[in-house]
Amino acid sequence: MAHERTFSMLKPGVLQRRISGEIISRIEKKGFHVTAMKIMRISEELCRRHYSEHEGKPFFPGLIAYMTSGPVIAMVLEGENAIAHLRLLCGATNVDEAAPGTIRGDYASVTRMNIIHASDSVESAEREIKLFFKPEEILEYVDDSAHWLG
Ligand code: FUP
Repeated sequence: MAHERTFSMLKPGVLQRRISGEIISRIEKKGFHVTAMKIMRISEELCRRHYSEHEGKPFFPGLIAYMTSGPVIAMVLEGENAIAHLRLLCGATNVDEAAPGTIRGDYASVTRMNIIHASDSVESAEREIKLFFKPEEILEYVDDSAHWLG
């Protein structure tokens, strides 16, 4: 087990649907230590950089349009195996395969609007955290629940 940092983003539909509290609550209950969080509207340029691996794919224009259509909530989360654990909590990218009980399985019915982003590797997490946060926006503080949550 490795203590890791990961990047997550609640996509535009979340605030519009008034479900940000529910989703953040699931993340907290799993045991993630939240070290940064902000509401922001992402520019097209930032969005293109974040999703650069998908440039040129058929779904790319729709993805950019959706992701820039309203405010998002960006987060840095820490914990044991945080990257894999958050991916499991989110569920499959394709909503047809996202199991009930996962965030995408429970809240999303269209893949393009699959509600939440979670980094897929240590390298992606570091790259994405740098894209969205300045170092001073990430707080180091004692997690008093670590004894109980890991
Ligand atoms: P993920 O790592 O789970 O966010 O998935 P990807 O990086 O493969 O995809 C990024 C986003 O592109 C998805 F969250 C939704 C969108 N997408 C589509 O709209 N259609 C696809 O076929 C694949 C991805």
